[in-house]
Amino acid sequence: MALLIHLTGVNEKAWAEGFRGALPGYPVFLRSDDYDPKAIHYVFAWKPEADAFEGMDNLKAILSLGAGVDALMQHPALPDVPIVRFVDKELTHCMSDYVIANVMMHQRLFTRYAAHQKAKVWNQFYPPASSEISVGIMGLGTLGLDAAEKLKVIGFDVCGWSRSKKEVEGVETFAGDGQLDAFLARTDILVCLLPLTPETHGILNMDTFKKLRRGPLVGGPALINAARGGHQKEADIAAALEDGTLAAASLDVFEVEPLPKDSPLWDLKTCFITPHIAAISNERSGVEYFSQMLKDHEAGQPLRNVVDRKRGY
Ligand code: NDP
Ligand code: OXD
Repeated sequence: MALLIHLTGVNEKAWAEGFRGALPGYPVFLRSDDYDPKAIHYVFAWKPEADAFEGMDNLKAILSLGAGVDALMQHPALPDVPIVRFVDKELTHCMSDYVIANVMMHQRLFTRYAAHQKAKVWNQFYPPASSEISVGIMGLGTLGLDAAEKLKVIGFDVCGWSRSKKEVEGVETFAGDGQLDAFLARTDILVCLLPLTPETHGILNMDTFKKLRRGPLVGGPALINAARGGHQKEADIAAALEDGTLAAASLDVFEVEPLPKDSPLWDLKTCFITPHIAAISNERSGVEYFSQMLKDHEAGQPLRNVVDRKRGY
C-alpha cells in the first residue's frame, strides 16, 4: 500500500511532505523515488504523463489535484478505477471572488472608464444597477451554484444553464441544448463554469456570442471564462471584441497555456487576461481533503465526488 504523487508543473515535494504529515505510517512516494508500482494503491495526479500508471495493478483510485478532470479523462492509458475530484470550500470561495470581481467590473463599465481616463475625458455616464443586469452562468455545479447564490445576494438578475434541470430559488434555470438559446437571449454577462467535455468543447464561439442579449449593458454583452481554454474559440473572441458583438471579456484560461506571446488577445483593451489563477487548489485544504478521503476509503467507506466516466466530469 502506498500513495504516489504525480503532479506535472506543480511542486510535488511540498504536497508529498503535506501528505506524509497527514498520513503517518502510510508510504508516500514521489516519482523520483524507488518504488514498486504494484504497491501503489492511490495516485494523486495532475496532467499525468503517458506512462504514469504503468504496472499499477493494485490501484484503488486516482485523486485529482484539480476540480476539472479533462486532462485526466484524455489520458491514453487511464486505468479503470474511480477518479476523485477536488471539491473544496476554499477553492469555491476563490472562484466566486473571481466571478464577482469580473461581473462587477463589466456591470460598472470599467472598460469604458479606463478608456476615458486615458483620454482625460470626464463623462458622467451612469452604469446600470446590478438588478438590471442579467448574469447567465453556464454550469450550475459546485462552482456555478456558489457564484449564482452570491451574485443573487448582490442584486443581479441571475440565470443558469446545466445539463439536467435545477431548482434554485431566485435563479431562472435552463437545461440541455434545447434551452441554450433561451438562456443566452436573456443574458448580458455570460460566465462559463462548465467542465470541458466533447459536448462543451468550443461552446464559446461567435454563434453563441451573437445570441446574447443586447440590452441594458451599454456597449453590448460581456464574457467571463474561468473554466477551460478548450471551451473558447479565441479567434472568435478577438473578432467579437473587435466588431462589437462582445463589449468586453475576462479570460482566465486559454486554448494554449501559457497564452502565446503572438495571441491578439494580449493587445485588446477590452480583454482582461489572468494566467489561470481564478481558483487554484490550496495545499493545506487539499492535503486535508484527500488524506481524509484515503483514510475513510481504507476504513471501508465509499469515495466521494467520484467522476462519472460516461459524462466525463
Ligand atoms: P461540477 O461538475 O460540479 O459542475 C459542472 C456543471 O456543468 C454541472 O451543473 C453540469 O450539469 C454542467 N454541465 C456539464 N456538461 C454540460 C453540458 N453539456 N451542458 C450543460 N451543462 C453542462 O464542476 P465544478 O463546478 O466543480 O467545476 C467546473 C469547472 O471549472 C471544472 O471542470 C474546471 O474545468 C473549472 N475550474 C477552473 C479553475 C480555474 O482556476 N480557472 C479552478 C477550478 C475549476 P449537471 O448539474 O446537470 O450535471
Ligand atoms: C482546476 C484548476 O481544475 O485549477 O482545479 O483549473
